[in-house]
Amino acid sequence: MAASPTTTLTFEVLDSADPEIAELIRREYRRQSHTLELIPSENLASAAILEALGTLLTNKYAEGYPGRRYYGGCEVMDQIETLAQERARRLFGAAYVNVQPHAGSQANAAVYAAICKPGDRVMGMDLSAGGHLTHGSPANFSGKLYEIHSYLVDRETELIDYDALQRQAEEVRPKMLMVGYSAYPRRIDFARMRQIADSVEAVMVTDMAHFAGLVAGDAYPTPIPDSHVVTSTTQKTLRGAWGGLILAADEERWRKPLDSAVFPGTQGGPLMHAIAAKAVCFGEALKPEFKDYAGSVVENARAMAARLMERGLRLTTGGTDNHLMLVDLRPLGLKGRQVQDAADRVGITLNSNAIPYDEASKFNPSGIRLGSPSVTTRGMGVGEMAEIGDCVADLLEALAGDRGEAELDAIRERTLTLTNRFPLPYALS
Ligand code: DSN
Repeated sequence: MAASPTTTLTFEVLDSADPEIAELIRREYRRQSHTLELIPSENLASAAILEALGTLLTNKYAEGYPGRRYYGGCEVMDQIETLAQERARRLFGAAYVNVQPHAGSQANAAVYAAICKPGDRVMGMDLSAGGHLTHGSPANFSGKLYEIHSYLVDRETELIDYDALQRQAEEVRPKMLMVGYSAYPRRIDFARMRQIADSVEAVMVTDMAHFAGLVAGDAYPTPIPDSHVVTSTTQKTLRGAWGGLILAADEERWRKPLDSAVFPGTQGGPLMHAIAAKAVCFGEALKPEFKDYAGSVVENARAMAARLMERGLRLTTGGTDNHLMLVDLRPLGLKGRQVQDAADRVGITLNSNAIPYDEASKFNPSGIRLGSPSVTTRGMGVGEMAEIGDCVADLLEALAGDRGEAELDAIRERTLTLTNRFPLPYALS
């Protein structure tokens, strides 16, 4: 069934105060309205979250933590941050929580700082295998400050090879084992990861930024009890506004080092408007209907993957069991950038992405990454996922066959029909 917008967002002041920015926001609203958003790290924050974010809380400095601030006037800030912490604890079943990291990268920077000294050995999943920049890319602080030993996936199965990981950990003896991904379409065996970490006395840190919403909605295994520390973002499957988060099961061991690594270690004042928006996000995710959403995200991803494979496309690992999938473009003789640009042209937003053992340049890799979180928020179901899979497959066939504009126009009509049937959850007046 199609969703319909329930709320109208308005610009009571911005239109006259700054018409240029107001118009650009309107243009972006129109773009989001009329495109199928398949980038798996993106989602649609609710109108309530947007309202909390756009408030006068941004006027307040609140360095420190609830009850221990460096500034006066923080009574309300204390209540907001405490509420956000309590809700996050309840949502994820973690004793320790820090809601101040501005984003996922900042959460990871603080965790590295709390656990490692510069030069310490760290193992993380290579970017080319699906890891994140902050898991040790040489271009990132993580790769510059620490001695990184990246792990890959198995060349044949494209899955994490836990035995190989065990052997590598025994050789490297890392201080920290970073678990988690930005582009790996399967579940992780967190208990096995913890065994590996324990066997070499490493600290296990899981970055669940991509799948936090699936964990919150019981659609993916939780990393909390097996990991020493867990980091996350709030804007992906968790469907909040942009933000970071750190959790740990053992409050006594981790509160002091993690709190001080966030503030004053790597950040100044917290973004209190963002923390209020996180509290609203956690409140939404605690509602029973969020479980339905998380379950549908996984079901929808599976349906999209199934249709793409029925159409003869090769998905890495042969499918998905989370919210994302990677299509290998090599059999079609296509490259990621070309597909990403053509997809924009037909109203599908996706990103070019490396696939395991990709020999192409990382600026124009051999894959595309697709996901279901945003289209699921719009109310689409498995039937629409099959249609989206067909639109993507038709686009790839048209590009591979070097067919003309008319074919792309026809796909554009179909994506527009879907976005018109399933509007954003808010209108903009
Ligand atoms: N860059 C994000 C993604 O798209 O997966 C991860 O932070």
